[in-house]
Amino acid sequence: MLIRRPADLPASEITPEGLYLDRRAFLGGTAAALALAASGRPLRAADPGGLGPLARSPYSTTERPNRWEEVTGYNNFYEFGTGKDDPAREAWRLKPRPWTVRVTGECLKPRTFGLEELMRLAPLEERIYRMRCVEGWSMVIPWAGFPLKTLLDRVEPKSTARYVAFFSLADLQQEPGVRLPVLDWPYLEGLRLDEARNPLTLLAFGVYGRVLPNQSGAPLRLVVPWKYGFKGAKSIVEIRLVRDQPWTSWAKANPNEYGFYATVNPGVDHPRWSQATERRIGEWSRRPTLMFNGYGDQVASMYTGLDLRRNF
Ligand SMILES: Nc1nc2c(c(=O)[nH]1)N[C@H]1C(S)=C(S)[C@@H](COP(=O)(O)O)O[C@H]1N2
Ligand SMILES: [Mo]
Repeated sequence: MLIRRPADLPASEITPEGLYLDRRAFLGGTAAALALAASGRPLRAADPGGLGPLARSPYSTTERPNRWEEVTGYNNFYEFGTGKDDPAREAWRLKPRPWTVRVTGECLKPRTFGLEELMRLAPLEERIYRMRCVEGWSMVIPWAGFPLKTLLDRVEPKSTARYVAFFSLADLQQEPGVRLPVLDWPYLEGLRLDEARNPLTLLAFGVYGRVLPNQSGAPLRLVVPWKYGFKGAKSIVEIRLVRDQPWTSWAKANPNEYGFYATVNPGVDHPRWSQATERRIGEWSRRPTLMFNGYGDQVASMYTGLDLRRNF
């Protein structure tokens, strides 16, 4: 498989995940620098791709993250084609800087945020999450970001806001896949407001301690670890607080296969295949899929009274 890396990230700059894992133990202040020095790798003052020290999160899994090549070489990002290696090959066309995000709709203080300002709203945390795609594969990914709630609080949602809609970039100049009518563009995702405010819901700007490579959804994307991967809208340009449940791109494409909730539930089969097991990328045998992807302690209470078989 040919994996082209983002133009601003030469191969020599990529941290092998083994070294990364060692380094992670030291993250924080000068200890990170010491760890780097001890590893024999030069510490570059001007490393444009690095995010610097990241706060550690109690929400991280202790499972071993997938390799960088897996995380950035096996992607779903239909704006660049429907093949798993299309995004890695084509996403160099995306220009993630400069970038702005409009936060609009049912809120008292709607406004547009520049990317740099947005990234400074809160300290960036590392969150190592299990991710499960509706297609039956999974990965463990070390994201970097902060809870979406931080941003939502800034614009002060009105009591009329019940859902949040996320709009991805749709620009034919940068995204050749938008030519194809495989989805209703722009890519649209949605969450209920309480789901959007859940502490697990992450606005991610990085992965593996670096800014997101384009194919991962640069410069910012959503990460919702108890839901199927498609909830994680990439390259977001607008976040809109709304009264009614958004009619999301996947639900529009096929309402029988992709419900709004998209909660990981091994008891509800996809119409064309079982969801009872998953294949962790890099492994051969399948493993059982966990209810809420294993995050039930943090999220199950949001769904009491909601039939997740009917509301899949
Ligand atoms: N804009 C946009 N966001 C998207 C998609 C997409 O096609 N376009 N695919 C979704 C799907 S189906 C999955 S599984 C995840 C994949 O994220 P990853 O490639 O970073 O693993 O992104 C989601 N977000
Ligand atoms: Mo997916």
